[in-house]
Amino acid sequence: MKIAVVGATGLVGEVMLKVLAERNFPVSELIPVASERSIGKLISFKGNDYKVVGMQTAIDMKPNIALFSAGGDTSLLWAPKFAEAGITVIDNSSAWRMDQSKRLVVPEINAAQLTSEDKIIANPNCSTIQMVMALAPLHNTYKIKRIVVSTYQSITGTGVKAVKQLENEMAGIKGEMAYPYPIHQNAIPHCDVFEENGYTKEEMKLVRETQKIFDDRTIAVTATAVRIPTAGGHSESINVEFENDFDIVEVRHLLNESPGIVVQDNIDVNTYPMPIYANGKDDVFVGRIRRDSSQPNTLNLWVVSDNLRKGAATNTIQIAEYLVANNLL
Ligand code: A2P
Ligand code: 11C
Repeated sequence: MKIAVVGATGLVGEVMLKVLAERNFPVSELIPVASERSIGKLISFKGNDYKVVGMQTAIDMKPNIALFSAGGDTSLLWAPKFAEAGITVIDNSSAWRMDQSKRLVVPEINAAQLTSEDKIIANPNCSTIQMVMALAPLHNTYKIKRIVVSTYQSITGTGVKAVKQLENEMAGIKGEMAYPYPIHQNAIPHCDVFEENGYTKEEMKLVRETQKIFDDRTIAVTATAVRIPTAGGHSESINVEFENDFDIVEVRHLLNESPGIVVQDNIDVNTYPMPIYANGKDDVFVGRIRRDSSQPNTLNLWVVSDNLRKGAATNTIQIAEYLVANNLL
C-alpha cells in the first residue's frame, strides 16, 4: 500500500507514523505531506527517510490511502481532490463528520457500514470516540436514553501550539498563546469555538457525533468540555441513563469483554483510569463504575483514553486496516 499522511509534521501525524509502524501496516511507500513551509523536510519511518511533499504532488503520486490530519479547512479543500483521483481519504478533522453522505466510523462499532464507494471517510472527534467506545456495549444491552458528560481534555488535542504554550508558562517564558488564558494551573471551560446556542463546538460534537455513530437521533446528550493542563489523554465523567435497568456485575462483564476496552476499577487499592496510565496506549480505560443512586437505570463512569491514539491516529489506522482486510479500496 502507498500511504500518504497529510499533516505528517503535526502532533497527530507523528503518532500516525508511529502507529502505522507499530501495527505493521503494509506500507510499501510512505508519502509524508504538510504545508508549503515543510516541503523537503525529512521524516523518518521504519529506518528510512522520506521527503515531505505538498498536496498536489501527493495526489500525483497516487497513494491508495491518504490519512488526513491537517485541520478542517485543508480537508474541505483537498479531500475531494484526492477522492476524485481515486484515493481513499480517512479524515481526522471535523470537516466531513456530519455530512450525510459520509460515514463516521469507530471500527469496533460501525465499520460494517463501509463500502468501496466510500472515498472520504470521517474519523470522529477524540472525546466522542472514547465515550462511544465505553457506551456501545451497554447501549446494545440496555439502550441509552440520556447522557450527561463532562470532559477534562488534554492540551495535545489543540496541537503543537498549545503544548508550546504550557511549556512556556511552566518555564516562565512569554510566548504565543493557543488559548485565551494561561493553561498552567488552570481549567478552561472552553474547547473549540462557541456556537450560537451557548455550547462550544466540542460540546456539540459529543451530541451530534454520538447520535450519528449510534444511528439514533433520540439519544439525548448534554456536554461540558473543559481544557486542563494534562498531556496523556482526555478524561470524561459520564452519567448515562438507560431505557432498561442493568446489573452492575453484568456492566463490568460487558465492558471487560469488549475489544479495545480495559476496566481499571478497584477502589480498595485506588485503581481507576488516569491520563498517566492511558498515555501511549491504544485502549479506552473505564473505571469508577457505579450506580447513580439519585435516579433509576442510571450509571456513572470515568473514562480515559490517549486522545492522539484511539481518539485520532489509531482509530484512523484501524479504519484503513478494515478497508484493506475487506478489499474495499
Ligand atoms: P506544517 O508543519 O507544515 O505546518 P498540529 O495540529 O499538530 O499543529 O499539526 C497540523 C499539521 O497540518 C501539520 O503537519 C501542518 O504542516 C499541516 N498543515 C497545516 N496547514 C496545512 C495546509 N494548508 N496544507 C497541508 N498541510 C497543512
Ligand atoms: C480537542 N477534540 O481536544 C479536540 C481536538 O474536531 O478533530 C480534535 C478536534 C477535532 O480540542
